[in-house]
Amino acid sequence: MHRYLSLIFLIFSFSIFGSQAIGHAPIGVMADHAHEKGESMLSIRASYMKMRGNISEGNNISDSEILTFENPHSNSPANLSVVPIEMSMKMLMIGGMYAPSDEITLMLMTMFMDKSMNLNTFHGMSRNHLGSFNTSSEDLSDISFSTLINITENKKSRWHAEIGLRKSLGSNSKKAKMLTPMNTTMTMLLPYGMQSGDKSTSLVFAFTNAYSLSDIHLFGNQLRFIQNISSKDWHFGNKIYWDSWYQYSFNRVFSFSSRLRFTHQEQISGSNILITAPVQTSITSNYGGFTGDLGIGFNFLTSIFSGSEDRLAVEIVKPIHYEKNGLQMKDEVQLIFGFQKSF
Ligand SMILES: [Cu+2]
Repeated sequence: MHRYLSLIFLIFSFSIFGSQAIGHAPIGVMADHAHEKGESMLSIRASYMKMRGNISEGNNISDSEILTFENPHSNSPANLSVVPIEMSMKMLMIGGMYAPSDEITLMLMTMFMDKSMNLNTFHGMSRNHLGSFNTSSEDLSDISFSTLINITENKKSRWHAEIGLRKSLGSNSKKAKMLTPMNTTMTMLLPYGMQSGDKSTSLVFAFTNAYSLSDIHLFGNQLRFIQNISSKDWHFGNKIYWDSWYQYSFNRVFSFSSRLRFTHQEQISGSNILITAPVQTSITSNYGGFTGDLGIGFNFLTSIFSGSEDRLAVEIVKPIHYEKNGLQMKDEVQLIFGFQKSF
């Protein structure tokens, strides 16, 4: 009898934030939830992102127009002569969470990144198309350690803060063979965006709120800052994200999400004088800007491994607004898959 009573108590004690598909945010949101005392969690996220074509000040731009841009590194060639065609980024994020108390959850996360870019080369003088080539880099990208602090939690709403440190571990000096505007092959330092890291250290600050309108409708918001505190010669710009999401619960084990993400990032700070390929990505002002993305996703609870239920999630993210600085590649789509397990 006692066993049945405690089982009934357990079922009714699941708030909307408990063991439900809707209890975690869309998978593209980081550090969206805390844990109860003694609980730990393992998470794996795999993401694929593709960019294709180029935009200048928010408008599509053709290769021939890009070839009229000045090459700031040298006057031979006087203009940009290498043009990105497409780029893909594969990311693997492995994270662990552990709550030493109900108020504090610790989080450790590492990221592996694999970048690949196809480019066209044009002759420095005649501007004839000479051919295309590929560059790639893959490495452990960064590691971060955060503390999540519960601020308030009741049946309808919960707030938590995150404070963390992120260290970039990936190489910032990878080289690759490129086809030059003189129609020769040369090994050069990869442009900033193709490096696996910038060797910098950043502070991470975030505030997250989840608000359940009813048992089946949930709104979430997160504001997240990534602020550089130390770097070598150069570092990627400070970043602010604002995520705002709505989730609908079909049932306990299956939920839908839609998410808006606004990102603001500063230009690259500092430079490496050896990054001089006549391509837009070698220019530090062609980084950062303001973008808006829309994500659609699903969360599932299922039993693959023994123990607590396994969480699976998927999200597809498409850009809806670009105000990228200068001349940059155009985002096409990002796919994110996630697996999470609590112990
Ligand atoms: Cu967790």
